[in-house]
Amino acid sequence: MDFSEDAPVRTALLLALLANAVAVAADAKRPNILFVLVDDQSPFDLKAYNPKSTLQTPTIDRLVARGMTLDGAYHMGSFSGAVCTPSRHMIMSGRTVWHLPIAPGAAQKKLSPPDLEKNTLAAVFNRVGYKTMRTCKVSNSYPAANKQFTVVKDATKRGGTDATGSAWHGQQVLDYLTQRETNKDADPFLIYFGFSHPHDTRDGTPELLAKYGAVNHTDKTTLPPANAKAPALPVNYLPAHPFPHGHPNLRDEVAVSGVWEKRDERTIRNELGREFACSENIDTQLGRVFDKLKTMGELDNTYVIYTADHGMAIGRHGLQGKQNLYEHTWRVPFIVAGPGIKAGTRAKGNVYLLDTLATLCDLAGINPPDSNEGTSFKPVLMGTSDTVRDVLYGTYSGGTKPGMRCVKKGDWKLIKYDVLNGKIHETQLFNLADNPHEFLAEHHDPKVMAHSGAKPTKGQVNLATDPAHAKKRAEMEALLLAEMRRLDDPYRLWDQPADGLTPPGEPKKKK
Ligand SMILES: [Ca+2]
Repeated sequence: MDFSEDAPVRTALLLALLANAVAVAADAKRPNILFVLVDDQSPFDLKAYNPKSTLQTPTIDRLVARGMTLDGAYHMGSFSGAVCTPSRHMIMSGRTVWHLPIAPGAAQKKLSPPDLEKNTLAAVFNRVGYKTMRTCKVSNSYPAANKQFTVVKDATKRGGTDATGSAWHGQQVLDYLTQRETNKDADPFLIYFGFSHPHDTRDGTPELLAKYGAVNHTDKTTLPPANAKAPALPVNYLPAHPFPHGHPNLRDEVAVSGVWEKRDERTIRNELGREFACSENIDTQLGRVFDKLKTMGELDNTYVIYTADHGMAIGRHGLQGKQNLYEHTWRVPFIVAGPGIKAGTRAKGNVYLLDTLATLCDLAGINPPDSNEGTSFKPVLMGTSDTVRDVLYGTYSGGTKPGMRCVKKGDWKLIKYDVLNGKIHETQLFNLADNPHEFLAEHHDPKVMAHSGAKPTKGQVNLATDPAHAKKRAEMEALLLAEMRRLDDPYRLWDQPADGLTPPGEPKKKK
């Protein structure tokens, strides 16, 4: 036998065997994923983003210590007052906001592929052998994508007891993990660990409400009691927004139980106390699940992601809801720990929630579906890159059209308001390095400062009409228009070219 001729064949065989062995070994170590999504939480509630916050979250603090915190994580926006709904569609599908199946005009213009749910988070992970489970609230979500999970334990739980509140969601995950132990299930898991809180109604447990000096206030005719233990007003608190936000009678601004249209100090501090009580309860539930994973020996091989579907105002800028594009509401908390992520690190990121699908696929070593438009930020998590993009775009057009738009690049951010049928045309320009809380002239009012304790410096104002920044404003205006065109935004603002568009729901204009 002539071995010299056989050698390449044997080498090839050996290499194939080796590759197979490596694949099997990699397969055996496929990471688990625990995706935690809370409902309505400003990053500035958390100590990780606001060291002055009095909210205590020991479990999240430990997650921060063993993983990476992203300072630039955003949701792309909403065309509906129910901001949750597009946000959750983006998370599940990796589609940009105007390319969602539910986006106004998207179906007619075929901007969204058919049967998208078959390429959403759980469906993608089911196909590669992951076990998928979810618990979350029910409404304002993406039902077709939620159904793809093999185990679904959804219910809306916003009460102040274990059976009616966040502990219920925690218990569903614990029960699922126990079942895995019983079944000796060795397949990797993807668990979507969603909560119904701190979304209103913010009925906390009696112990936590007492801790944060709050009550479940239900009487619209009275104010909640003043309590020194209640969280301080947010630094950018205002008693009213300086101009109409453009969504008349918006539920979140006028009808949330405990707040209604009130923006006085007692009401806002009480509501923040309720929010904190609900957020600490969530933290407790995370602790229970992390402990269980540790006991099972699974924690070190699990990517834990902590985020929210969008931020929240609660008194910031005189607003109460989630229908604005200030940083407290446009941004979300985003903390990740898991294999290969250096402990206690931070990065800018500049990520959108819609990048989640691509990133989780990348972390699991699988290809994202063709319908995905998000960008994996695994390089950021692994410390080889600080950001995945330079420019970020946001929209809120759930009220009068076209609504609000914003764009951010570097430290600069532009927000525009074109609402109430042309009655409101406003532009704001901020340098977020100089003015991170987006202070306006109204924040300089001594009466406001006496409540908020803020001491804004002279330059911490809206710079849009400052001639010294005219060039920067023009640059940001051009950038916003470019993003609106790139992302198929179906609207244009009053001072932008019409681009021949017929906005959704309007009769086609004659040529
Ligand atoms: Ca929400």
